[in-house]
Amino acid sequence: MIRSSVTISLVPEVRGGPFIFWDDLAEGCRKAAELGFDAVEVFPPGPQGVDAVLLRKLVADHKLSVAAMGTGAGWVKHRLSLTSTDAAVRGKARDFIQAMIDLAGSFGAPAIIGSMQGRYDGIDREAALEYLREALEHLGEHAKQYNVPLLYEPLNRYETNLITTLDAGVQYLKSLSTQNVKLLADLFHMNIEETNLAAALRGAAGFVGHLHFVDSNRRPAGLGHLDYTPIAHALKESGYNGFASAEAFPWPDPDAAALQTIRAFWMYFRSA
Ligand code: LER
Ligand code: MN
Repeated sequence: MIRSSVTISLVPEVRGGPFIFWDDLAEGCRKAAELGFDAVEVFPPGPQGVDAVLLRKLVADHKLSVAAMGTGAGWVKHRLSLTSTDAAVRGKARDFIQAMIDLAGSFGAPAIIGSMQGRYDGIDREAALEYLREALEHLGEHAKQYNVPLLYEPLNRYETNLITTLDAGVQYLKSLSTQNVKLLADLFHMNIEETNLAAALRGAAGFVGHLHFVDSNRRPAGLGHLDYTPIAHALKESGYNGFASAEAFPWPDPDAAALQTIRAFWMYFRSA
């Protein structure tokens, strides 16, 4: 069964970005539970940037799961990238993500590689994909001890020049030795890059480990022009049983965005 999740950002530098709740873990968890979300997706400043004891208590008290944790603060705050031409930067990026896998793993949650994949510049695409491959092989295997996958997110062309579609992601994952990396399908990025979102999801059946549930304009689901009926059918029929996690602008405000999302979730994933 597909479960609902909502994002909480703890990173002031990404203010204005696509996260529903902000800054306050306790308040975000309380509101998520009040609206009936199954889980929260946390975007922390780093492996030491979240009070793990507090988060453990909050999710237990509110009967929430942690759906995933983002690693993008490594890029936003420290300019780390897995495909940097500087080996020292690549090494730090890998260490940052490994520590994030340990933190997320202690909550039974996967870590997400989105912005940390970077974009190639000054080297050719093949060389960059080779750097990324080395990192995914190592980090994917590292995540195994927590019984969670590592999530790799194709991004739109304005955010990466590596892998921008689910199909390219599937081909890339098939070329890895590790079987423990799954794709994160973000409907906002897919709206820019895919020809047909439902067909892309069907084509990636078995490879999708997480969903960013958001509309075409990155507003909450239902406030843009995506047609969710075929998308939800494609996910259900391909056996997807992960989270639909709201990574969207807090538009018009966080509370209304969360309410809009949970209503859309029920409409498309729980009825019909
Ligand atoms: C992260 O999940 C994402 O979607 C990227 O656009 C980085 O912000
Ligand atoms: Mn995303």
